[in-house]
Order: sequence, then structure tokens, then C-alpha cells
Amino acid sequence: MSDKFPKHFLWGASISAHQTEGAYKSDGKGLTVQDTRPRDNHEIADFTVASDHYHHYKKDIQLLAELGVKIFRFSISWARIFPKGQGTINQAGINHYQDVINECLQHNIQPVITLNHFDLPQALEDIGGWTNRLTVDAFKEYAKTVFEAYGKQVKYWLTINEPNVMLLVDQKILGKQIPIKEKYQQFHHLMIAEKYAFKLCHTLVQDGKIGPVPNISLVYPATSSPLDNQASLYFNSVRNWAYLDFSCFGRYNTVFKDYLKQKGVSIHFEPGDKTLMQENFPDFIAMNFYTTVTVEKPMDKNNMSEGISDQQSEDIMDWGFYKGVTNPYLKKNQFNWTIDPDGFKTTLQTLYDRYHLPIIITENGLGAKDELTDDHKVHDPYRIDYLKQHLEKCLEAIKAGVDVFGYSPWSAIDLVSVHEGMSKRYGFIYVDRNEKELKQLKRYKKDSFYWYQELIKTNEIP
Ligand code: BGP
Repeated sequence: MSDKFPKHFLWGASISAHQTEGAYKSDGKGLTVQDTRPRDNHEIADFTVASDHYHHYKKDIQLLAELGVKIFRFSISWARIFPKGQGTINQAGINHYQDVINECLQHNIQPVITLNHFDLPQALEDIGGWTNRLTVDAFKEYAKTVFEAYGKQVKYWLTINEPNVMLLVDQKILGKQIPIKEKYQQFHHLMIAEKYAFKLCHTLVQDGKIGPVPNISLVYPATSSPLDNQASLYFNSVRNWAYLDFSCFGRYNTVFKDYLKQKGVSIHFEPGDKTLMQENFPDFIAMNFYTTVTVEKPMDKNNMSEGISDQQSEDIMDWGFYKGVTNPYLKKNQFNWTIDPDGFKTTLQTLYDRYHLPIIITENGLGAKDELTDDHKVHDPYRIDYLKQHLEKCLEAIKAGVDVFGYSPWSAIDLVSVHEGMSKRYGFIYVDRNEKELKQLKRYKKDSFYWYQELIKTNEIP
């Protein structure tokens, strides 16, 4: 087998609505939990402007066409379609995404649309958010509306971005602590909402394909101690498999159920949930991957609190179950996330053998403090290096039999990072957010843009 990727491999680039669009109140959009989220860190740039993709989408898509991508992954802001989360449709919101889709198709780029990426409409949060079962009904209404509006043109759909991270392990994303009893009920409601999305997509979108979007960080035991191995089993089962087992097998795994039992939590099922979950399944898995984590069994409760962010091993803490530790074998990026291309290959192999579904990588990339030079260049060899190493391992996984049909790294253009604001950039395209430039938000191609362009053109890693 050559070093080329499969013939019709879907090369792409990804973004989400709230991290790029800005225009947070324009054309009838309602507020979302990301607009109202408390920001304790002034490094976190506000989302009201973000990269102003809302007004720059034509330019951005034109740049993506120049890059050569076959797919563009973006999310729809639910609150642009339903400003109150449900009820009256905002036609301006429908029209906006129709324009974006048309623009993509004109450039032979297939949209891959995420239904919801961390930005629940605030009006639904006000009635209890995902704790309230009515939010599932509102999501059904929203999903049906967008499938009907765009289903003739858009064939690839993603459900809800990373419910596993957003709810189970990283409360920073929502900017608040969710009481433990609500947390797992919310998770169940998200799982049920996703099952409705599978069902609606398969009913309403001819030839439509839909998949879950987990963030997977493979978990290693810190040592060969049986207890550390048990800690990694629990963290893997909760963080990585609880979501996908429900999505792909229609059940929660026994380790997750035991974890809930030990925490004294139970999940309430409504009549009909069991049938729904056992009859509706995805067509593929859309995987987000950045890093791996290493855990040990926590033995000393002194000075330990519940972890709040899980991409940095040292922040992980769940007393009685697992505690994150430094992995001495792995390098880290500027933001303390481990870099683990071999772990990426292992993850792809593990995922494929567990679920037997085609995989598309919908996020992978390096967040860094990029610098714009005086002559408007961005030299980002570290990003090229990260992507190259991961793609080499991806190719090895494909050669070993894993069905990977696309790669859509994070991110197409610079955007507001969830944890670090604009100081952490991922894009192939630099967005100048200098005070002076704020009105224009000019775009500049980074070195990685040209590298990725070459890769797509040749279907081979340069
Ligand atoms: C994923 C999210 C993205 C993105 C990414 C990087 O979990 O789906 O929205 O933000 O993580 O995280 P950060 O922005 O904190 O670097």
C-alpha cells in the first residue's frame, strides 16, 4: 500500500458557531449559555465578536476552497433558528445558514453540520436546561426544522458536540458546577436527544448520514499496579465509553453503572426511552482527539478536590476512582496538553474494534500562541509537526484495517478557544484581533495553510 490516503478521503477543516461567528445579537438571534457564561479569566476573549465569521463567511469559505478542502464542519447556532430555543422560528437564522450552505456548495465543499456545539439557548437554560425533559422536546423540534430546511443539500450530520466532556468531566466549558444528581440526568437527556436526532435524520434526510461527536482521550494506568489499571478502566468507561456505548450499543456500560451506584446517583428513564435507544443507531463516529491522559488510584484524600478540567492530566480528580498524573513519556504543548500520536493510532484501533463503525476525525490540532510578523506571516512549524505526526499514525491505522474516511482538523480559521480565549489559536488562517484591526478582522494564511494545501492536493503527507 502506498503512502497515499484512500482515494475519496474527505479532507476538511472544522469550527463551531459560538467560537467563530460573533454577531451574538444580530438578526434576531437569542442569547445562548456561551453568551451569558461568566468569564473568570480576562484572557478569555468575549464571544460577542469572536472571529466575526457571521459577516466574513464568504471570505472564509473562499479561503477554504483555496485550501482545497472537500468538507467544512461547522455548527448551527440553535438560538439563531429558535431565539427562545423553541416556538417561533427566526427566518433570518434559517436564511443565514442557507447562504452558508450555498456558498460551500458553490465551491464544491460539502457541509458537515453539528446540530449543537456547547451553545444551548439561554431561554432553555432558564427552564432548567438539560435537566428539564422539555429541552429534549425543544431539541427534537429544532433538529426536525434544520433537517427539513437543509436535508436536501446536506448529507453529513453530527449530533451534539462532546456531551462526555461537557458534562462528565469538564465543567469549565459551561462555566459552572452542575449538582451531581442533575449532571447524570442531564447526560441521559442528551443521550436521548441524540437518539431522536438519529431517528429524525434517517426519516427526513434522504441518504442522510449522522454520527455522535465524542472527544476521546485514551486513558493509561500510571503503573502496572492492579489498582492503577482499575482507575484507568473506570476513567475510560466513564469518560470515553459511556457516551459511545449508549450511542452505538443502546446501553450504558456496567462500569459506568457501578460508578453511578457508588456515587449514589440513579438515572430516570421515561417510558419509551428503552425502545428509542435500542432502535436508533449512528452511521459513523465523528471523533475529536487532542491528547491522552494517565491516571492512578487516588490513595490520599488530603488536599484533593474534584477536578474541573480534564485535558490536562494533573487536573483530573475523582476521589475513590481516579487521579490524573504526569506521563513521563509524553511531551506537552504550551498549554500543558500531552502530545501523543501513538495514542492516536491506538485510539483509532480501539474505537474501530469496539464499535465497527466508519470513523471521521472531526477535531485534531494544536493550540498555540501564534505570532503575526510585520509582513503578515505566521510561522507555525509546531502545528505542521503535530498534524504530520498524527496523520502518519492515522495512515498506519488505516493500513492496519481501520475504516477512517475523513480528517477535519481544528480549526479552519482562528477562533475563541474554550479554555484560553484568543491567546490559544488553532487555525490554518490567522484572524487579526488587534484593537486597531477589530473592525476588519483581517485573515492571513499561516505556513500550515500551505502545508495542508499541498497535502490535500497530493493526498499524501508532504
Ligand atoms: C474541543 C471542543 C472545541 C475546541 C477544542 C479545543 O473539546 O469541541 O470546541 O475548543 O476542544 O479546546 P480549547 O479551545 O479549550 O483549546
